Amino acid sequence: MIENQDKIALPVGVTLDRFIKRNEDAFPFATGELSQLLRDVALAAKIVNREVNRAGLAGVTGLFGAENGHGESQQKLDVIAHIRFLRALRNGGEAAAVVSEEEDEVLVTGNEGAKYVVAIDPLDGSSNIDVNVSIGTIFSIYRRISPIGTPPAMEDFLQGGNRQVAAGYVLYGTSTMLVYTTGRGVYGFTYDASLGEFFLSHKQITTPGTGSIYSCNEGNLNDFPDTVRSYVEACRSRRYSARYIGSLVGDFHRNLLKGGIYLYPPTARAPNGKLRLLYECYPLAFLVEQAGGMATDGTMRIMDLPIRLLHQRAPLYIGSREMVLEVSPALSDAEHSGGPMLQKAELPVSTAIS
Ligand code: P6P
Repeated sequence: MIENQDKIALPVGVTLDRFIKRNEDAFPFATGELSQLLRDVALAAKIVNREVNRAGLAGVTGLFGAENGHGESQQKLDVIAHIRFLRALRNGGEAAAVVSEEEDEVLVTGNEGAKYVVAIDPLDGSSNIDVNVSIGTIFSIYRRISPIGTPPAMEDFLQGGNRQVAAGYVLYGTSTMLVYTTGRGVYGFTYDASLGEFFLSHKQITTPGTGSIYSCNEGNLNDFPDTVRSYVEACRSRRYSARYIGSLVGDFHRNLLKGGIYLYPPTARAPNGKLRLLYECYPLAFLVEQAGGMATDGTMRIMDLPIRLLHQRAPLYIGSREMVLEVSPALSDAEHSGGPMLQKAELPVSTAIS
């Protein structure tokens, strides 16, 4: 038996595929569809990672020359990422339909026998592409409520944050990471392009109960509600660090690991907030709660917010629990007065990978 094998040949670690398989084996009823769906997301992430990393060379930076359904100019890479994820989800066979920030309507994949639907922001923060700042993909997975074998329905996407069975993001940064949860903790995987694999690098991510980083666009300070403006001024008086890169996934990920709060309040330009409930707020709220943090719209848990429109916007305060509570006085009263806690709606007993 060769001695000291690990010293001679350092183990490469647990790949995403092996991690998913181990989780699937842990649940007798898992039948593999969600596992495959997560693999399809990871495949698209690898392809988008390649496109993002060579954007400057491949002439895919800059504007696409069209607008999405919300009148927002599309960057070329927004459209490329949208196409890549849609193709991976369609060809993977496990998603019956997709809602994307880049298309107004529900996109039916033709996989009517599939159990799941996916809501996605294919490339968030894309205005940063041309200046080489981190950008990200955010995704959210639901078990469909329309009968399997029939065409998917809008209602499959309007179940509310507590009905998510999985959620995650891809961060295309100094390294590319995929971070996700299926309701049993938050796990981070770092991409090794030389091997074409995501490797487990962050087990059971938990976010600090408080922090000294606040992330918001202080250019809108005069538009913020009084409670939020007072909170930002308190952060300044406490000499907290202002960190805001204009890329939600990048700001969220840093605050998740170090502790902090990200705030996107209502503003004059965005009276209901700028961020989308279905494919930005809900998935990040699921993740942050699984990591011990909190996400509100200032009055209630993001996960409890009812959704009526696919591209509905919501204010978002997300990160370390104590910081979010401080900027959500209605909740902090309930929290500290012993009053009726906001019912943490039962998360679906996620059969995790199924
Ligand atoms: P503003 C990017 O467009 C985004 O959706 C988030 O990634 C980012 O945090 C926010 O909007 C930036 O918005 O209004 O501060 O430029």
